[in-house]
Amino acid sequence: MTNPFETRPAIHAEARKPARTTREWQQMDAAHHLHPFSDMGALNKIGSRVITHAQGVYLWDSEGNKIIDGMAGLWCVNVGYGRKELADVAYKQILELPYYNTFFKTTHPPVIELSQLLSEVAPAGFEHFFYCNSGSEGNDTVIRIVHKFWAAQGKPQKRYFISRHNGYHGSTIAGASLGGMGYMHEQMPSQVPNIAHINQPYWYADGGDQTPEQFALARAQELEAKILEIGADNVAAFIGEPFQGAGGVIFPADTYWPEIQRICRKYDILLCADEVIGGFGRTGQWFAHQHFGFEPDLITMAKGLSSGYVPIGAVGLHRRVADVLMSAGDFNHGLTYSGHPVAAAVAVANIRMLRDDGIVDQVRTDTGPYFQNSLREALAGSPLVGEVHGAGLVAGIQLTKDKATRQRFDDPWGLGNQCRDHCFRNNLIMRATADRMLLSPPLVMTRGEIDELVEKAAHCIGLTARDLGMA
Ligand code: PXG
Repeated sequence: MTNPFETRPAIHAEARKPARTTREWQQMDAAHHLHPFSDMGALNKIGSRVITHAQGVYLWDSEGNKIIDGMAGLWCVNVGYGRKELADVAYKQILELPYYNTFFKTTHPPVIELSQLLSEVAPAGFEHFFYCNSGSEGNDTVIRIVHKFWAAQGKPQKRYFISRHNGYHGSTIAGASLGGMGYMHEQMPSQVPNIAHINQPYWYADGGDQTPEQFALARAQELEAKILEIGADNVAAFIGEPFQGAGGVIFPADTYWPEIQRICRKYDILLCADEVIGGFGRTGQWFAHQHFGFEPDLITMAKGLSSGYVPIGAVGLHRRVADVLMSAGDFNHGLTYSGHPVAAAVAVANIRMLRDDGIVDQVRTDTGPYFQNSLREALAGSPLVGEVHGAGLVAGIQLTKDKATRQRFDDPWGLGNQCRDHCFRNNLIMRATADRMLLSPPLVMTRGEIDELVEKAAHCIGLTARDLGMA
């Protein structure tokens, strides 16, 4: 595939003289803007980085720095930045029909086209889709659908969800209740009830002397123990990210998902795959559960669905679930912007690009394996790197004090932040989750750009090792 950006004029920082100085932006931002997941007191003392524009896999800040985006924004800009086709589609749709709702016996062409297209790229059996604006709302919707599904079959007492510690399912009250991030739960006195958590399949930290396969199997079997504890008649669904994204790009060993699926089927429990990060080509498959080879009943989608150009989320329902819902009367759930025409039109153009320009295929057959090999090769000699997990264009890099014993540093978050600070200074976006460094670049990244990304990531990890006196 040719690089889709080569044919376009490059946008240079000088071409877009910022209206204000960095200092002015920062002062206004500090005065009026509350950032998500931030300590505003601390942030306002140093000032935020101001990103002014982007093209392909690069961002520019208000100081004119060119930054390689190893995170595709926040795991979402799958087709890369600056896609004029998507801007044109949005522009046209805004003029034609900027908004109409999908309540009250009404629909519109963009949401119809999107549903048809999703049924083509989704796995067999997924033919129906419900729309929302984000991944969090998608998971709220999953809860609503699952409750309706069991109630319609005369089993309303089946209402427990089981999810995992260190899973991430969003930041609405329901999303965060499903999620297993302790630091979010601490600030959430009122959680959604009937949610239980089991341990995550994080072998590096918790695997002890077991092989990754033995450990993953044991962690999957915790689901069975939890179901028996709650009573299968009370358990509605299990939800998990095929690989944990925000939790550290943790890829469970091959034994994990088949066992989870076996247990769900045995006890008649719905299996929900949160594909907000894994969906739309991230692992080289359309959906990450296809990489692991399991078959969910519900799929949560967002992020790559529109490559982040406009907010949109969706829930895909397997026929097994859709058939029940379709003959169960009113489903009392919806959002003003469910199936928003502009978002839907952009999502259609985005999915066509991922499919028809061969972007997902390229990740599976070429750039994905190239990235995984290059990264492992570049980091093999680092005393600080314990393991690299990933597939396609997503990777988690485990930092360790001692490779032989898998010993972790006393302050994993401090360590990750230290490495991230080096990335910041070296114009690389690489995310830290405690002592795991994460990469999830745009899916259009070329081999040459991958070389640059890997080289910079290895350099910044090397600088961190040097700080620690390891290299
Ligand atoms: N599920 C998963 C698996 C996610 O990764 C959500 C749901 C929620 O989506 P919305 O669109 O409501 O944010 C997510 C979001 C991070 C980070 O720091 C990750 C996410 C969001 C914000 C930060 O890695 N993922």
